[in-house]
Amino acid sequence: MIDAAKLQHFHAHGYLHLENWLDSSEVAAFANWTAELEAWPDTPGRWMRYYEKAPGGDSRMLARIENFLPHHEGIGGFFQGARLKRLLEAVTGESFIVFKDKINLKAPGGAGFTPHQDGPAYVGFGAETFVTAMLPIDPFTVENGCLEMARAASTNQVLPQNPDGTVRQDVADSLEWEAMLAKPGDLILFDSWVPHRSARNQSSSRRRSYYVTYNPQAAGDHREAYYARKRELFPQECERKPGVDYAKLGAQFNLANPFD
Ligand SMILES: O=C(O)CCC(=O)C(=O)O
Repeated sequence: MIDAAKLQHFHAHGYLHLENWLDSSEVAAFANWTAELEAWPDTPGRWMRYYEKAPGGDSRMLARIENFLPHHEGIGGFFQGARLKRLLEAVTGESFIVFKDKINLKAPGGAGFTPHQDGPAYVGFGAETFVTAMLPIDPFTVENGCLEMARAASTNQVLPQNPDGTVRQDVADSLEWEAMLAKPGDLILFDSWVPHRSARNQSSSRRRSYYVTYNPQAAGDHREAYYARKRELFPQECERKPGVDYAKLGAQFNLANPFD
């Protein structure tokens, strides 16, 4: 299921890139499923849709959908299915369950993500270690703001941070960054310590990608508690109460994100 070099890369850098992990029929299914997901309307109490300002600031663009696994059989079946779980177990030696699920849509002009580790955004839910499976729907390029990973920097600790929880610029500047030029059908796994970032999408097409995060089964199932808390502190727009400063209240849930 996984060769020794990939495994060694994960243990040295905190991430690995598996090319062509899906076959062409699975890639086609994911393209259709993603179009279905994107067409879902803003609806209180179910999936969660987040927006960002379009460049220029006059309109808004759909930037992210979260909490869709319970609502989509195909996508839910894949990310909660035996094949992915076997892979996670082969890589980590442990059994994992889903902690959270999101897709970033990165429309043309969509903002980048400042350097960060994911771990600080997941503190307080009862698990310590996390692994994220990233599955691109569109090819990742430097122009469209592909994910970039810091090499040899996943050291099981929080790096020096800015007040907003992102990695301090001088620390980020000292790291060696690798552009992840993944394509549909590939799968990237990364742990919650590896610093990562991405640039603005300067292309004329979208750059969509799933990010589904898992925690060890032994640490318990925290998915519902995570989304209950996120819905309270950083809800999607259609659930917001007037006069609440969600940027402040929900800062942990919007770490390094460009969303409103
Ligand atoms: O999709 C991207 O460009 C980066 C995503 C990311 O780092 C995040 O969602 O935490």
